[in-house]
Amino acid sequence: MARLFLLFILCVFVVSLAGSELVIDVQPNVISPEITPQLVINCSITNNEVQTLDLIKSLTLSRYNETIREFDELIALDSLTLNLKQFVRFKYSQISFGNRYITLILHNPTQFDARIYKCNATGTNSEGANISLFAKKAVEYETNSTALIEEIRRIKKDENYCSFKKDDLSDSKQRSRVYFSGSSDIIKERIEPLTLKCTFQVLKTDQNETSRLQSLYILHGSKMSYPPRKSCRDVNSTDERVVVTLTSGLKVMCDTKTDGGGWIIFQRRINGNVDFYRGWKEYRDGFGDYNIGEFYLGNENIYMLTSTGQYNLRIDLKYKNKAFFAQYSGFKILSEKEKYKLNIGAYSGNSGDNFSSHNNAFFTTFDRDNDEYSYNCAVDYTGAWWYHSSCLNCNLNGKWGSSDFAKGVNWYDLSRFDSSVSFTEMKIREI
Ligand SMILES: [Ca+2]
Repeated sequence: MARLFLLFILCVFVVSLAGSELVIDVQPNVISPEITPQLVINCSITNNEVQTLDLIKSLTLSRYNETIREFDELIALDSLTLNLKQFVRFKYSQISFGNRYITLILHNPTQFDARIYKCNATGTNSEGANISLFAKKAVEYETNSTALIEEIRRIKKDENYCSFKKDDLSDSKQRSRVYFSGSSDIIKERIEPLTLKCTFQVLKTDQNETSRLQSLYILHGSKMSYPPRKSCRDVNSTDERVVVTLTSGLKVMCDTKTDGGGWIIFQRRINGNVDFYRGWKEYRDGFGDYNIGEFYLGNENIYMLTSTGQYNLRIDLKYKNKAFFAQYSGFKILSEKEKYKLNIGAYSGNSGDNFSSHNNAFFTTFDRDNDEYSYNCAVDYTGAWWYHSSCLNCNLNGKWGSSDFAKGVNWYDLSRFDSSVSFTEMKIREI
């Protein structure tokens, strides 16, 4: 009997050890703009009987920063004193914690929050040796504008949207009246579309109580579509730079000021915080961050825009704190099949014309050599560009701040090949 009991204890012990681990959980693991109300990141140690960690000293939650290619610490918890340090302030967030867990809730998460999150636990084992455990989880981002537009249409068509399907209601509830209360707030006028909060309430006839059954965030279509935002020309703002979602679903930064505004910025470098030495796929799809202020909209997007309308190109530059510009009448790039070939018209401006020589060149990246030069210009001059047969007269996707020969952010007439300009914006406007 005693032996059986011992076996039982042993079994329980083994089972509890097997179930002990450091877990990071994200809910949901795919977020969509305006639809996902919150992102919950939970980092916890699941069992008291942690085998490797006899004594837990700290729990840290961090997330991957693509720019510096490292994890930024968000929150660190001293598990012994429950002293919590927060390194990043979030606009709308909640944190809860205990000796064995940290939970971070981000409300209205954005694309910026779609990262890899890491949880790290430190402590000692039963022999007193230091132990560190970690677990990671990725949060993806999905822009599903088609689904959103469909949803808006459905809601507009069906005024009874906020009533339940009969199947959803039990007999007693069927006799109840279903109320709809909606509220809409302008998040940021002309930048964010309206968000409508739709709350279902069931008022029971026999009892005088209401119960909230469901709430949902959806886009409110009406204000968004007047006027339709096909390009930055349709955007009015007192801010010089605004980020808007066009009716096509593409999120862009507009220059609303320069020469009357209306420009879609497709390339922007202001601080060197985003690495522009990237391959074909990233230049095709776009990269960077509107919050950081540096980005490339992506050749596919530039192609889509410039193949459906007529655009001018403007390039704004700063060199030694002085502003310069180059403007080209007519601008488009061809499709990926045609290697995003450059097509620009006549120059005007005060920066000197260092781009016309690139006209009709294909786009080249370090992993896709489409230039007529004997080597790969992108590799030799640390950029990605419409390099010509002798590579370049300008290199605006070159290495930030570099003074190495033709490797920097060069615009020959300003910086020559041995220094870099300190600001670039390439932008297009519908004619
Ligand atoms: Ca070549």
